[in-house]
Amino acid sequence: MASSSWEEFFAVHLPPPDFEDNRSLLKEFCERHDQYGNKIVLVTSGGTTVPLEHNTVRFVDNFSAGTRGASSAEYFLEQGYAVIFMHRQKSLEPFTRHFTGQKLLDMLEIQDRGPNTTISVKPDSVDVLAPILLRYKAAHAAGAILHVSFTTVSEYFWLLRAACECLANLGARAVLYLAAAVSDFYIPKDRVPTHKMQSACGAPIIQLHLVPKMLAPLVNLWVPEAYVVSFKLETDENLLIPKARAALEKYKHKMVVANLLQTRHHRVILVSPDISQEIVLTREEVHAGVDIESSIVCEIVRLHGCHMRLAGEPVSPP
Ligand code: PAZ
Repeated sequence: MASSSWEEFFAVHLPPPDFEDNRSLLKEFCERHDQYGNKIVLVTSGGTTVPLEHNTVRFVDNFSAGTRGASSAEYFLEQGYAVIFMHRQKSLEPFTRHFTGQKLLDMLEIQDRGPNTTISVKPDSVDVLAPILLRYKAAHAAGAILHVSFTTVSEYFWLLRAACECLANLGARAVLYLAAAVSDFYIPKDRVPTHKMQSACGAPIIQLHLVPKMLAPLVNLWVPEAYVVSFKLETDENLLIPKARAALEKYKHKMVVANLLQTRHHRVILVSPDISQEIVLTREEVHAGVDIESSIVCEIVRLHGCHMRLAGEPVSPP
């Protein structure tokens, strides 16, 4: 399988149509928070697609729902970070993730009185909705969260690089929390047909190419002073820690959060150059709806504090 360099990837794949708008939003957000000496975390979330046609009817997708990213963004806000939430369009988002499906409508009641119709929250739902709504309103009123979205792997890379370019000025105050499930394979632009593939032409033979590893330029060139956390997903336990360690060795970033597909919402291992630390939720915690991201983020915030101290940055309490 052929692989191209990251420079080649950006040369061949043009930026998405809304790229300049997103770049301006990222720039404004980073400059505003930099001015106040705030910490910013870039949380990437959800899976990327690989289109099989330019006028895309079909695409290769990824399982990720964005649970990890959406939930982590809330805990970073709670810890006083400004959050760039870079997510797959239509994947889970902070705060609204609590009300998927019919949940929100089920919490409301309606008095149908024609033009004087009123809608209110059912008394027994106020305790559920109020704390989340308060945190949502506070985060938005403070301008503490910016949402930018991607769909394809190429859109993801353009946004990732733009976000890094804006975060570079923050030096050690920036955290990259790369939880998105990014495709390892893609079809180069010039091999993708323009129109919908036709079954009359027979079964298509699709050759996937290796996506260039963006972690290398990200760590070395784009945000060399930032605290970079990548994620490693495997399905085979035997590969998990060796591959997480190999990634740390290769890219020299700060941490790999290792998880298995089957157990990812109640067990992770935080692998850093010196230690491995397992976080496991008990059965009771899972039943009580505890988010494992609360503990992951807590530990990363602690280690990021050490990183900032080493870099000579003042560390403000959350
Ligand atoms: O989005 P989700 O909560 O369903 O899953 C989270 C995850 C498994 C995508 C994330 O924890 C992760 O491991 N991301 C990196 C995946 C990768 O190895 O590319």
